[in-house]
Amino acid sequence: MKKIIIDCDPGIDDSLAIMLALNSPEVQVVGITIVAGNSPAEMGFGNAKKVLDFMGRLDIPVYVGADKPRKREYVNALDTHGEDGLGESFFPDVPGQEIPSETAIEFMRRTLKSGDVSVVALGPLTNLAELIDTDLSAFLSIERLVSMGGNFRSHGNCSPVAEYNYWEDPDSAKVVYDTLFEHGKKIEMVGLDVTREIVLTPQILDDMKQVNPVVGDFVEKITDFYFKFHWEWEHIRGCVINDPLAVAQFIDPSILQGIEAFTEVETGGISLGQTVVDSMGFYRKESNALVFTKVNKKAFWEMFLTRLLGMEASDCKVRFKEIFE
Ligand SMILES: [Ca+2]
Repeated sequence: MKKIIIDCDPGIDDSLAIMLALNSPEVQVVGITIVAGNSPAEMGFGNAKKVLDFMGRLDIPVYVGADKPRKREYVNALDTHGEDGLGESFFPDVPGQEIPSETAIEFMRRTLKSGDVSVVALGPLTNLAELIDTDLSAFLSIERLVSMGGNFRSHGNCSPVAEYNYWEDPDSAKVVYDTLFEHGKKIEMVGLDVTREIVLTPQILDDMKQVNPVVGDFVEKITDFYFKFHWEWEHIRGCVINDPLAVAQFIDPSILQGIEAFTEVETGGISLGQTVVDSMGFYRKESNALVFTKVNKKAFWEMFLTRLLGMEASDCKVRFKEIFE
């Protein structure tokens, strides 16, 4: 069992990612840390608790970190995620859950020191940049750092060239990428090139409800709003679910393939938040990122569906024919 901290901003797809991690025997979620992003930090805390409550895992601690980006003004993504950050499902708050006095950064400091804990980051990298400021050695002790963020050949989702998590807080993303470079370490960048391939369609959702009505219904309640948003803005029937792919990649590194390259994050101008991936080696710099470009979609869906719905792989292939044919 690999220990992970999920650093996130739930968020609809963050919630699906948490659900996948909790149903995966290969990982032990030692804590969830919240950063301001899709939802404001306090709302993200409440949403994480709602997901943990649904999963019967309120034993997992949740900590709150940065409530705004490093330098820029905070812009939430509630237009995408609904006014409650959870697709306007309006699940009630879980009673008796208070934000702990220990912050996300303090929790990371004491937990990462052991060197056998990884971080799957599903939101802006503000908490990690703060960790670098306060305790570089704790940051460098992260076993594997998988980040949903950025884009290489794919267009952006916040600007023509930028993905939301890095656009929201480009200064923190830059600190993280630069620090990894300085110390000869690598981030696993699960960007839009691969996440765009993962579309939860109305057909898949329908079949999920047939197979497991309890989970299917929960997923429908949190994604319905997201479906409408995608239809309006991306002209897609269904919704792109970015974050679970980062968890899947952590569990099974054969799901994604890519290139190693020196990568920098732009912090100003019209390309704010863009990940500039030096795939051709212009700068002659050591790589600090594993940038994913290809996804084994069938392997992802098999993992996601069997684990969320609690079904065998053979049944999954029969029930979800549209994916596996
Ligand atoms: Ca997220």
